[in-house]
Amino acid sequence: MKRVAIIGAGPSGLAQMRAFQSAKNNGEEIPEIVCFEKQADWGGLWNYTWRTGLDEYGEPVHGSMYRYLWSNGPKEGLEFADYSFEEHFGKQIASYPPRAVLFDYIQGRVEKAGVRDWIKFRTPVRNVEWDDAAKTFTVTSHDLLNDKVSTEQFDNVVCCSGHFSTPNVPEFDGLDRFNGRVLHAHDFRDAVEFAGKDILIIGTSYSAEDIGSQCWKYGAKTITVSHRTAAMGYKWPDNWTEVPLLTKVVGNTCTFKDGSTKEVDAIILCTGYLHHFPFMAEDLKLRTTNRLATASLYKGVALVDNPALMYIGMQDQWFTFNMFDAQAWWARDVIMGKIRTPDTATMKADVEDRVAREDQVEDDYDAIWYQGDYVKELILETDYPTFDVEGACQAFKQWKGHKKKDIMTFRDNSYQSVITGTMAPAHHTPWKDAMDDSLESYMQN
Ligand code: FAD
Ligand code: NA7
Repeated sequence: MKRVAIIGAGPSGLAQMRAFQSAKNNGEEIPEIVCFEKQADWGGLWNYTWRTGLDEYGEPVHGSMYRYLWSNGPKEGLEFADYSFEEHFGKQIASYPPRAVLFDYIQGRVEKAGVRDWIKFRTPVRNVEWDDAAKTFTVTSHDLLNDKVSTEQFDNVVCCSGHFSTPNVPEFDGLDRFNGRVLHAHDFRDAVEFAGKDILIIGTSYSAEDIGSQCWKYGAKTITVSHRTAAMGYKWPDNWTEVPLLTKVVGNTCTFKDGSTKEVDAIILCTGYLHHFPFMAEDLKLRTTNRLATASLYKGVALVDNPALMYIGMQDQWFTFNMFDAQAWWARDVIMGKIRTPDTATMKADVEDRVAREDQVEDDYDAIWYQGDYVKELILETDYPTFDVEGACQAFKQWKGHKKKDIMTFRDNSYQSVITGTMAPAHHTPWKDAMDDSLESYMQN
Protein backbone atom coordinates (compact mmCIF):
# COMPACT_ATOMS: atom_id res chain seq x y z
CA MET A 1 0.00 0.00 0.00
CA LYS A 2 1.24 3.48 -0.89
CA ARG A 3 1.94 5.93 1.91
CA VAL A 4 1.19 9.64 1.51
CA ALA A 5 2.38 12.44 3.80
CA ILE A 6 0.35 15.65 3.95
CA ILE A 7 2.13 18.64 5.50
CA GLY A 8 -0.36 20.98 7.19
CA ALA A 9 -4.02 20.64 8.21
CA GLY A 10 -5.23 24.04 7.05
CA PRO A 11 -7.91 24.36 4.34
CA SER A 12 -5.54 22.87 1.71
CA GLY A 13 -4.46 19.87 3.79
CA LEU A 14 -8.06 19.26 4.87
CA ALA A 15 -9.13 19.37 1.21
CA GLN A 16 -6.52 16.70 0.47
CA MET A 17 -7.77 14.47 3.26
CA ARG A 18 -11.40 14.96 2.22
CA ALA A 19 -10.43 14.05 -1.39
CA PHE A 20 -8.97 10.71 -0.28
CA GLN A 21 -11.83 10.01 2.14
CA SER A 22 -14.35 10.66 -0.64
CA ALA A 23 -12.61 8.04 -2.84
CA LYS A 24 -12.70 5.64 0.09
CA ASN A 25 -16.44 6.29 0.49
CA ASN A 26 -16.84 5.30 -3.14
CA GLY A 27 -15.31 1.93 -2.36
CA GLU A 28 -11.82 2.66 -3.72
CA GLU A 29 -8.70 1.44 -1.99
CA ILE A 30 -6.81 4.53 -0.85
CA PRO A 31 -3.20 4.94 0.32
CA GLU A 32 -2.30 5.25 3.99
CA ILE A 33 -2.47 8.95 4.82
CA VAL A 34 -0.43 10.68 7.54
CA CYS A 35 -0.98 14.40 8.01
CA PHE A 36 1.57 16.37 10.03
CA GLU A 37 0.28 19.57 11.62
CA LYS A 38 2.45 21.80 13.75
CA GLN A 39 -0.42 23.54 15.54
CA ALA A 40 -2.64 21.95 18.21
CA ASP A 41 -5.74 22.09 16.01
CA TRP A 42 -6.75 22.07 12.35
CA GLY A 43 -7.97 25.02 10.24
CA GLY A 44 -4.60 26.62 9.42
CA LEU A 45 -4.80 30.43 9.45
CA TRP A 46 -8.48 30.21 10.44
CA ASN A 47 -7.45 28.67 13.77
CA TYR A 48 -6.90 32.01 15.55
CA THR A 49 -4.07 32.49 18.00
CA TRP A 50 -3.27 35.49 20.17
CA ARG A 51 0.39 34.51 20.06
CA THR A 52 2.99 36.27 17.93
CA GLY A 53 6.68 35.53 17.41
CA LEU A 54 7.47 32.10 18.81
CA ASP A 55 4.96 29.74 20.40
CA GLU A 56 5.25 27.83 23.68
CA TYR A 57 7.59 25.32 22.01
CA GLY A 58 9.79 27.95 20.38
CA GLU A 59 8.20 27.31 16.97
CA PRO A 60 7.45 30.28 14.68
CA VAL A 61 3.76 31.16 15.15
CA HIS A 62 1.91 30.28 11.94
CA GLY A 63 -1.16 32.48 12.46
CA SER A 64 -1.55 35.77 10.56
CA MET A 65 -5.24 36.33 11.31
CA TYR A 66 -6.50 38.90 13.76
CA ARG A 67 -9.54 39.55 15.92
CA TYR A 68 -12.65 40.91 14.21
CA LEU A 69 -11.51 39.55 10.83
CA TRP A 70 -14.44 39.06 8.47
CA SER A 71 -14.15 37.32 5.11
CA ASN A 72 -12.67 39.78 2.64
CA GLY A 73 -14.56 38.26 -0.30
CA PRO A 74 -18.06 36.81 -0.64
CA LYS A 75 -18.48 33.29 0.75
CA GLU A 76 -20.28 32.43 -2.49
CA GLY A 77 -16.85 32.46 -4.18
CA LEU A 78 -15.36 29.81 -1.88
CA GLU A 79 -18.24 27.43 -1.00
CA PHE A 80 -17.35 23.70 -1.08
CA ALA A 81 -19.16 21.96 -3.94
CA ASP A 82 -19.68 18.88 -1.74
CA TYR A 83 -20.72 20.68 1.47
CA SER A 84 -22.81 23.84 1.23
CA PHE A 85 -23.20 26.53 3.87
CA GLU A 86 -26.85 25.49 4.15
CA GLU A 87 -25.88 21.88 4.85
CA HIS A 88 -23.53 23.03 7.60
CA PHE A 89 -25.62 25.74 9.27
CA GLY A 90 -29.08 24.35 8.45
CA LYS A 91 -29.96 27.65 6.76
CA GLN A 92 -28.47 30.16 4.37
CA ILE A 93 -26.25 32.79 6.04
CA ALA A 94 -25.06 36.29 5.09
CA SER A 95 -22.24 36.64 2.56
CA TYR A 96 -19.19 37.90 4.53
CA PRO A 97 -18.84 35.66 7.59
CA PRO A 98 -16.41 36.53 10.39
CA ARG A 99 -13.43 34.21 10.92
CA ALA A 100 -15.10 32.08 13.61
CA VAL A 101 -18.02 31.29 11.29
CA LEU A 102 -15.75 30.20 8.43
CA PHE A 103 -13.62 28.18 10.85
CA ASP A 104 -16.79 26.37 11.96
CA TYR A 105 -17.76 25.70 8.33
CA ILE A 106 -14.30 24.36 7.42
CA GLN A 107 -14.39 22.02 10.41
CA GLY A 108 -17.92 20.78 9.68
CA ARG A 109 -16.96 19.04 6.46
CA VAL A 110 -13.97 17.20 7.87
CA GLU A 111 -15.75 16.26 11.08
CA LYS A 112 -18.41 14.66 8.89
CA ALA A 113 -15.68 12.94 6.84
CA GLY A 114 -14.08 11.57 10.02
CA VAL A 115 -10.44 12.24 9.08
CA ARG A 116 -9.18 13.74 12.34
CA ASP A 117 -7.44 10.49 13.25
CA TRP A 118 -5.19 10.86 10.20
CA ILE A 119 -3.58 13.96 11.71
CA LYS A 120 -0.58 14.09 14.01
CA PHE A 121 -1.07 17.41 15.80
CA ARG A 122 1.74 19.40 17.36
CA THR A 123 4.10 17.65 14.94
CA PRO A 124 6.04 19.99 12.63
CA VAL A 125 7.83 18.47 9.66
CA ARG A 126 11.51 19.24 9.99
CA ASN A 127 12.97 17.72 6.82
CA VAL A 128 11.85 16.17 3.54
CA GLU A 129 14.29 14.40 1.24
CA TRP A 130 13.94 12.34 -1.94
CA ASP A 131 15.72 9.03 -2.39
CA ASP A 132 15.99 8.62 -6.14
CA ALA A 133 17.01 4.96 -5.95
CA ALA A 134 14.14 3.90 -3.69
CA LYS A 135 11.74 6.46 -5.22
CA THR A 136 10.56 7.44 -1.76
CA PHE A 137 10.55 10.53 0.41
CA THR A 138 12.12 10.50 3.85
CA VAL A 139 10.09 12.75 6.14
CA THR A 140 11.45 13.78 9.53
CA SER A 141 8.96 15.19 12.01
CA HIS A 142 9.06 16.34 15.60
CA ASP A 143 6.34 15.27 18.05
CA LEU A 144 6.53 18.33 20.30
CA LEU A 145 4.35 16.93 23.09
CA ASN A 146 6.66 13.95 23.61
CA ASP A 147 9.77 15.69 22.27
CA LYS A 148 10.34 12.79 19.88
CA VAL A 149 11.86 13.07 16.42
CA SER A 150 10.84 10.37 13.90
CA THR A 151 11.73 9.51 10.34
CA GLU A 152 9.34 7.73 7.97
CA GLN A 153 9.23 6.80 4.28
CA PHE A 154 6.45 7.96 1.95
CA ASP A 155 5.69 7.44 -1.74
CA ASN A 156 4.20 10.91 -2.10
CA VAL A 157 4.28 14.17 -0.20
CA VAL A 158 1.58 16.82 -0.49
CA CYS A 159 2.80 20.12 0.89
CA CYS A 160 -0.08 22.21 2.26
CA SER A 161 1.89 24.47 4.59
CA GLY A 162 0.40 27.76 3.31
CA HIS A 163 2.23 30.86 2.10
CA PHE A 164 0.80 33.73 4.13
CA SER A 165 2.76 33.14 7.31
CA THR A 166 6.41 34.11 6.82
CA PRO A 167 6.43 37.92 6.58
CA ASN A 168 8.19 39.89 3.85
CA VAL A 169 9.75 42.71 5.86
CA PRO A 170 11.46 45.52 3.88
CA GLU A 171 13.74 48.09 5.52
CA PHE A 172 13.07 51.84 5.52
CA ASP A 173 15.56 54.52 6.46
CA GLY A 174 15.15 55.51 10.13
CA LEU A 175 12.85 52.66 11.23
CA ASP A 176 15.47 51.63 13.77
CA ARG A 177 15.04 54.99 15.52
CA PHE A 178 11.24 55.35 15.15
CA ASN A 179 9.63 56.33 18.44
CA GLY A 180 6.46 54.29 17.95
CA ARG A 181 5.56 50.68 17.31
CA VAL A 182 6.55 48.93 14.06
CA LEU A 183 4.96 45.62 13.17
CA HIS A 184 4.25 43.41 10.18
CA ALA A 185 0.66 42.39 9.34
CA HIS A 186 1.60 38.84 10.44
CA ASP A 187 1.85 40.12 14.03
CA PHE A 188 -1.24 42.35 13.96
CA ARG A 189 -3.87 40.95 16.33
CA ASP A 190 -6.24 43.62 17.61
CA ALA A 191 -7.28 46.96 16.07
CA VAL A 192 -8.39 48.26 19.46
CA GLU A 193 -4.71 48.79 20.29
CA PHE A 194 -4.66 51.58 17.68
CA ALA A 195 -7.80 53.47 18.77
CA GLY A 196 -7.05 57.19 18.94
CA LYS A 197 -3.70 56.73 17.16
CA ASP A 198 -2.27 58.02 13.90
CA ILE A 199 -1.17 54.97 11.93
CA LEU A 200 0.87 54.49 8.79
CA ILE A 201 0.30 51.40 6.66
CA ILE A 202 2.76 50.35 3.95
CA GLY A 203 1.32 48.28 1.07
CA THR A 204 -1.88 48.36 -0.97
CA SER A 205 -3.17 44.82 -1.12
CA TYR A 206 -5.65 42.88 1.05
CA SER A 207 -3.81 43.23 4.34
CA ALA A 208 -3.37 46.98 3.91
CA GLU A 209 -6.98 47.50 2.93
CA ASP A 210 -8.40 45.28 5.67
CA ILE A 211 -6.10 46.15 8.57
CA GLY A 212 -6.60 49.84 7.71
CA SER A 213 -10.37 49.31 7.65
CA GLN A 214 -10.28 47.45 10.97
CA CYS A 215 -8.31 50.26 12.58
CA TRP A 216 -10.75 52.79 11.17
CA LYS A 217 -13.72 50.78 12.47
CA TYR A 218 -12.25 50.46 15.95
CA GLY A 219 -11.41 54.15 16.27
CA ALA A 220 -7.94 54.99 14.87
CA LYS A 221 -7.51 58.78 14.66
CA THR A 222 -6.03 58.80 11.14
CA ILE A 223 -4.95 56.17 8.62
CA THR A 224 -2.22 56.94 6.09
CA VAL A 225 -1.48 54.31 3.45
CA SER A 226 1.81 54.45 1.57
CA HIS A 227 2.16 52.77 -1.83
CA ARG A 228 5.11 51.56 -3.83
CA THR A 229 3.29 51.05 -7.15
CA ALA A 230 -0.14 52.70 -7.08
CA ALA A 231 -2.73 53.96 -4.62
CA MET A 232 -5.75 51.70 -3.98
CA GLY A 233 -8.03 54.56 -5.05
CA TYR A 234 -11.18 53.65 -3.10
CA LYS A 235 -13.45 56.38 -1.71
CA TRP A 236 -11.91 56.34 1.77
CA PRO A 237 -13.35 57.99 4.89
CA ASP A 238 -12.22 61.57 5.65
CA ASN A 239 -9.49 60.54 8.10
CA TRP A 240 -7.83 58.25 5.51
CA THR A 241 -5.08 59.43 3.12
CA GLU A 242 -3.07 57.66 0.42
CA VAL A 243 0.52 58.78 -0.08
CA PRO A 244 3.55 57.64 -2.16
CA LEU A 245 6.22 55.38 -0.72
CA LEU A 246 7.84 56.09 2.63
CA THR A 247 11.41 57.36 2.15
CA LYS A 248 12.55 58.06 5.71
CA VAL A 249 11.52 58.20 9.34
CA VAL A 250 12.91 60.73 11.83
CA GLY A 251 11.50 60.45 15.33
CA ASN A 252 7.78 60.11 14.64
CA THR A 253 7.87 62.02 11.36
CA CYS A 254 7.49 60.01 8.18
CA THR A 255 8.53 61.52 4.86
CA PHE A 256 7.14 60.24 1.57
CA LYS A 257 8.43 60.25 -1.99
CA ASP A 258 6.50 63.42 -2.90
CA GLY A 259 8.11 65.29 0.02
CA SER A 260 4.97 65.27 2.16
CA THR A 261 5.25 64.30 5.85
CA LYS A 262 3.06 62.82 8.58
CA GLU A 263 3.54 62.31 12.32
CA VAL A 264 2.46 58.78 13.25
CA ASP A 265 2.27 56.59 16.37
CA ALA A 266 2.59 53.22 14.65
CA ILE A 267 3.74 51.74 11.35
CA ILE A 268 2.15 48.52 10.08
CA LEU A 269 4.04 46.82 7.27
CA CYS A 270 1.39 45.17 5.08
CA THR A 271 4.08 44.12 2.66
CA GLY A 272 3.08 40.55 1.96
CA TYR A 273 4.59 37.15 2.65
CA LEU A 274 7.31 34.80 1.43
CA HIS A 275 6.87 31.27 0.09
CA HIS A 276 9.07 29.65 2.69
CA PHE A 277 9.77 25.92 2.97
CA PRO A 278 12.75 25.54 5.32
CA PHE A 279 11.92 21.84 5.80
CA MET A 280 12.27 20.93 2.11
CA ALA A 281 15.55 19.68 0.61
CA GLU A 282 16.91 22.23 -1.89
CA ASP A 283 15.79 20.20 -4.93
CA LEU A 284 12.23 19.94 -3.57
CA LYS A 285 11.72 23.58 -2.57
CA LEU A 286 9.08 25.55 -4.44
CA ARG A 287 10.60 28.87 -5.48
CA THR A 288 7.93 31.28 -6.60
CA THR A 289 6.47 34.71 -6.00
CA ASN A 290 2.85 35.28 -5.00
CA ARG A 291 1.21 34.97 -8.43
CA LEU A 292 -1.56 33.10 -10.22
CA ALA A 293 0.82 30.95 -12.27
CA THR A 294 3.23 29.57 -9.72
CA ALA A 295 6.68 28.72 -11.01
CA SER A 296 7.66 25.03 -11.35
CA LEU A 297 4.24 23.44 -10.74
CA TYR A 298 2.64 21.35 -13.49
CA LYS A 299 -1.10 22.13 -13.47
CA GLY A 300 -0.26 24.45 -10.57
CA VAL A 301 0.16 21.38 -8.35
CA ALA A 302 2.89 18.82 -9.18
CA LEU A 303 6.55 19.82 -8.93
CA VAL A 304 7.90 19.59 -12.49
CA ASP A 305 11.24 18.09 -11.45
CA ASN A 306 9.60 15.53 -9.18
CA PRO A 307 5.83 15.18 -9.61
CA ALA A 308 5.62 12.72 -6.70
CA LEU A 309 5.69 15.94 -4.66
CA MET A 310 2.57 18.14 -4.83
CA TYR A 311 1.98 21.63 -3.53
CA ILE A 312 -1.61 22.74 -2.83
CA GLY A 313 -2.82 26.34 -2.50
CA MET A 314 0.44 28.03 -3.47
CA GLN A 315 -1.14 30.51 -5.90
CA ASP A 316 -2.17 34.08 -5.22
CA GLN A 317 -5.80 33.64 -4.34
CA TRP A 318 -9.10 34.88 -5.71
CA PHE A 319 -10.54 31.39 -5.37
CA THR A 320 -9.58 29.66 -2.15
CA PHE A 321 -11.35 26.65 -0.58
CA ASN A 322 -12.93 25.42 -3.82
CA MET A 323 -9.64 25.85 -5.72
CA PHE A 324 -7.80 23.86 -3.02
CA ASP A 325 -10.46 21.17 -3.48
CA ALA A 326 -9.98 21.13 -7.26
CA GLN A 327 -6.22 20.77 -6.74
CA ALA A 328 -6.55 18.16 -4.00
CA TRP A 329 -8.88 15.93 -6.04
CA TRP A 330 -6.44 16.21 -8.98
CA ALA A 331 -3.41 15.42 -6.76
CA ARG A 332 -5.29 12.44 -5.32
CA ASP A 333 -5.95 11.07 -8.80
CA VAL A 334 -2.29 11.44 -9.80
CA ILE A 335 -1.24 9.63 -6.61
CA MET A 336 -3.84 6.89 -7.17
CA GLY A 337 -2.69 6.44 -10.78
CA LYS A 338 -5.90 7.67 -12.35
CA ILE A 339 -4.16 10.67 -13.94
CA ARG A 340 -0.71 10.30 -15.46
CA THR A 341 1.73 13.20 -15.45
CA PRO A 342 3.51 13.64 -18.81
CA ASP A 343 7.28 13.88 -19.47
CA THR A 344 9.28 16.73 -17.95
CA ALA A 345 9.43 18.80 -21.16
CA THR A 346 5.63 18.74 -21.48
CA MET A 347 5.23 19.71 -17.81
CA LYS A 348 7.68 22.60 -18.25
CA ALA A 349 5.77 23.78 -21.31
CA ASP A 350 2.55 23.71 -19.26
CA VAL A 351 4.12 26.03 -16.64
CA GLU A 352 5.47 28.38 -19.32
CA ASP A 353 2.07 28.54 -20.97
CA ARG A 354 0.38 29.41 -17.66
CA VAL A 355 2.95 32.12 -16.93
CA ALA A 356 2.62 33.59 -20.45
CA ARG A 357 -1.17 33.65 -20.15
CA GLU A 358 -0.99 35.32 -16.74
CA ASP A 359 1.35 37.94 -18.22
CA GLN A 360 -1.47 38.84 -20.66
CA VAL A 361 -3.88 39.52 -17.77
CA GLU A 362 -4.75 43.21 -17.83
CA ASP A 363 -6.88 43.80 -14.78
CA ASP A 364 -8.48 42.14 -11.75
CA TYR A 365 -11.43 40.93 -13.82
CA ASP A 366 -9.10 39.07 -16.22
CA ALA A 367 -7.33 37.63 -13.17
CA ILE A 368 -10.60 36.34 -11.67
CA TRP A 369 -11.56 34.58 -14.89
CA TYR A 370 -8.01 33.28 -15.36
CA GLN A 371 -8.21 31.54 -11.99
CA GLY A 372 -11.83 30.49 -12.59
CA ASP A 373 -10.75 28.79 -15.84
CA TYR A 374 -7.97 27.04 -13.94
CA VAL A 375 -10.44 25.69 -11.37
CA LYS A 376 -12.71 24.50 -14.21
CA GLU A 377 -9.79 22.83 -15.96
CA LEU A 378 -8.90 20.78 -12.88
CA ILE A 379 -12.41 19.74 -11.87
CA LEU A 380 -13.11 18.48 -15.39
CA GLU A 381 -10.34 15.93 -14.87
CA THR A 382 -11.70 14.43 -11.61
CA ASP A 383 -14.97 13.49 -9.94
CA TYR A 384 -15.04 16.67 -7.82
CA PRO A 385 -18.69 17.80 -8.07
CA THR A 386 -19.04 20.20 -10.99
CA PHE A 387 -20.30 23.60 -9.93
CA ASP A 388 -21.07 26.91 -11.56
CA VAL A 389 -17.56 28.41 -11.59
CA GLU A 390 -18.81 31.15 -13.91
CA GLY A 391 -21.38 32.09 -11.24
CA ALA A 392 -18.57 32.33 -8.65
CA CYS A 393 -16.60 34.62 -11.03
CA GLN A 394 -19.72 36.77 -11.37
CA ALA A 395 -19.99 36.98 -7.56
CA PHE A 396 -16.36 38.19 -7.45
CA LYS A 397 -17.15 40.73 -10.18
CA GLN A 398 -20.11 42.08 -8.21
CA TRP A 399 -17.90 42.18 -5.09
CA LYS A 400 -15.31 44.32 -6.93
CA GLY A 401 -18.14 46.65 -7.99
CA HIS A 402 -19.45 46.90 -4.43
CA LYS A 403 -15.97 47.75 -3.15
CA LYS A 404 -15.58 50.49 -5.74
CA LYS A 405 -18.96 51.90 -4.78
CA ASP A 406 -18.21 52.03 -1.06
CA ILE A 407 -15.27 50.30 0.57
CA MET A 408 -16.80 50.54 4.06
CA THR A 409 -20.18 49.01 3.10
CA PHE A 410 -19.25 46.30 0.58
CA ARG A 411 -19.70 43.60 3.23
CA ASP A 412 -23.37 44.54 3.60
CA ASN A 413 -24.19 43.03 0.19
CA SER A 414 -25.62 39.57 -0.57
CA TYR A 415 -24.90 37.10 -3.36
CA GLN A 416 -26.43 33.90 -4.70
CA SER A 417 -24.96 30.51 -3.79
CA VAL A 418 -23.59 28.68 -6.84
CA ILE A 419 -24.06 25.39 -5.00
CA THR A 420 -27.68 25.62 -3.78
CA GLY A 421 -28.97 28.59 -5.79
CA THR A 422 -30.21 30.34 -2.62
CA MET A 423 -29.76 34.08 -2.15
CA ALA A 424 -27.88 35.04 1.02
CA PRO A 425 -29.88 37.10 3.52
CA ALA A 426 -28.67 40.59 4.47
CA HIS A 427 -26.77 40.57 7.77
CA HIS A 428 -28.70 42.04 10.71
CA THR A 429 -26.14 44.83 11.27
CA PRO A 430 -24.00 46.82 8.81
CA TRP A 431 -20.35 45.67 9.00
CA LYS A 432 -19.09 49.04 10.25
CA ASP A 433 -21.43 48.88 13.27
CA ALA A 434 -21.10 45.15 13.97
CA MET A 435 -18.51 45.01 16.76
CA ASP A 436 -19.40 41.49 17.90
CA ASP A 437 -17.81 39.03 15.47
CA SER A 438 -18.84 35.87 17.31
CA LEU A 439 -20.56 32.94 15.60
CA GLU A 440 -23.55 33.33 17.94
CA SER A 441 -24.05 36.94 16.91
CA TYR A 442 -23.63 36.18 13.21
CA MET A 443 -26.22 33.41 13.29
CA GLN A 444 -28.91 35.72 14.71
CA ASN A 445 -30.24 36.59 11.25
P1 FAD B 1 -2.84 27.78 5.91
O1 FAD B 1 -4.21 28.19 6.28
O2 FAD B 1 -1.74 28.73 6.12
O3 FAD B 1 -2.52 26.38 6.66
C1 FAD B 1 -1.25 25.78 6.60
C2 FAD B 1 -1.11 24.80 7.74
O4 FAD B 1 0.17 24.15 7.64
C3 FAD B 1 -1.14 25.45 9.12
O5 FAD B 1 -2.06 24.78 9.94
C4 FAD B 1 0.29 25.30 9.64
O6 FAD B 1 0.38 25.17 11.04
C5 FAD B 1 0.75 24.04 8.93
N1 FAD B 1 2.20 23.95 8.79
C6 FAD B 1 3.04 24.88 8.28
N2 FAD B 1 4.31 24.42 8.29
C7 FAD B 1 4.27 23.17 8.80
C8 FAD B 1 5.25 22.17 9.07
N3 FAD B 1 6.55 22.38 8.80
N4 FAD B 1 4.86 21.01 9.60
C9 FAD B 1 3.55 20.77 9.89
N5 FAD B 1 2.58 21.68 9.67
C10 FAD B 1 2.92 22.86 9.12
N6 FAD B 1 -9.06 33.46 2.23
C11 FAD B 1 -10.38 33.55 1.98
O7 FAD B 1 -10.93 32.74 1.23
N7 FAD B 1 -11.15 34.52 2.56
C12 FAD B 1 -10.61 35.41 3.43
O8 FAD B 1 -11.31 36.27 3.95
C13 FAD B 1 -9.21 35.32 3.72
N8 FAD B 1 -8.66 36.16 4.62
C14 FAD B 1 -7.34 36.04 4.91
C15 FAD B 1 -6.79 36.90 5.85
C16 FAD B 1 -5.46 36.81 6.20
C17 FAD B 1 -4.91 37.74 7.23
C18 FAD B 1 -4.64 35.85 5.56
C19 FAD B 1 -3.19 35.77 5.90
C20 FAD B 1 -5.17 34.99 4.60
C21 FAD B 1 -6.52 35.07 4.27
N9 FAD B 1 -7.11 34.22 3.34
C22 FAD B 1 -8.46 34.32 3.07
C23 FAD B 1 -6.30 33.29 2.52
C24 FAD B 1 -5.87 31.99 3.19
O9 FAD B 1 -4.62 31.78 2.62
C25 FAD B 1 -6.76 30.80 2.88
O10 FAD B 1 -8.10 31.06 3.24
C26 FAD B 1 -6.36 29.50 3.56
O11 FAD B 1 -6.16 29.66 4.96
C27 FAD B 1 -5.13 28.84 2.96
O12 FAD B 1 -5.11 27.52 3.42
P2 FAD B 1 -3.78 26.63 3.44
O13 FAD B 1 -4.18 25.35 4.05
O14 FAD B 1 -3.19 26.61 2.08
O15 FAD B 1 -2.75 27.41 4.35
P1 NA7 C 1 0.07 40.69 -1.01
O1 NA7 C 1 -1.25 40.55 -1.65
O2 NA7 C 1 1.16 39.83 -1.50
O3 NA7 C 1 0.50 42.22 -1.18
C1 NA7 C 1 1.72 42.71 -0.74
C2 NA7 C 1 1.71 44.24 -0.74
O4 NA7 C 1 2.95 44.68 -0.19
C3 NA7 C 1 1.61 44.85 -2.13
O5 NA7 C 1 0.79 46.00 -2.06
C4 NA7 C 1 3.05 45.26 -2.43
O6 NA7 C 1 3.14 46.38 -3.24
C5 NA7 C 1 3.54 45.63 -1.04
N1 NA7 C 1 5.00 45.56 -0.90
C6 NA7 C 1 5.79 44.46 -0.96
N2 NA7 C 1 7.08 44.79 -0.76
C7 NA7 C 1 7.10 46.13 -0.58
C8 NA7 C 1 8.12 47.07 -0.34
N3 NA7 C 1 9.40 46.70 -0.28
N4 NA7 C 1 7.79 48.37 -0.21
C9 NA7 C 1 6.49 48.75 -0.29
N5 NA7 C 1 5.46 47.92 -0.52
C10 NA7 C 1 5.77 46.62 -0.66
O7 NA7 C 1 -0.04 40.48 0.56
P2 NA7 C 1 -1.21 40.79 1.59
O8 NA7 C 1 -0.65 40.54 2.93
O9 NA7 C 1 -1.86 42.10 1.36
O10 NA7 C 1 -2.29 39.68 1.25
C11 NA7 C 1 -2.00 38.31 1.48
C12 NA7 C 1 -3.22 37.52 1.81
O11 NA7 C 1 -3.66 37.93 3.11
C13 NA7 C 1 -4.38 37.70 0.86
O12 NA7 C 1 -4.68 36.54 0.16
C14 NA7 C 1 -5.56 38.08 1.75
O13 NA7 C 1 -6.62 37.20 1.63
C15 NA7 C 1 -5.03 38.20 3.12
P3 NA7 C 1 3.28 46.36 -4.85
O14 NA7 C 1 1.86 46.42 -5.33
O15 NA7 C 1 3.98 45.07 -5.21
O16 NA7 C 1 4.06 47.55 -5.15
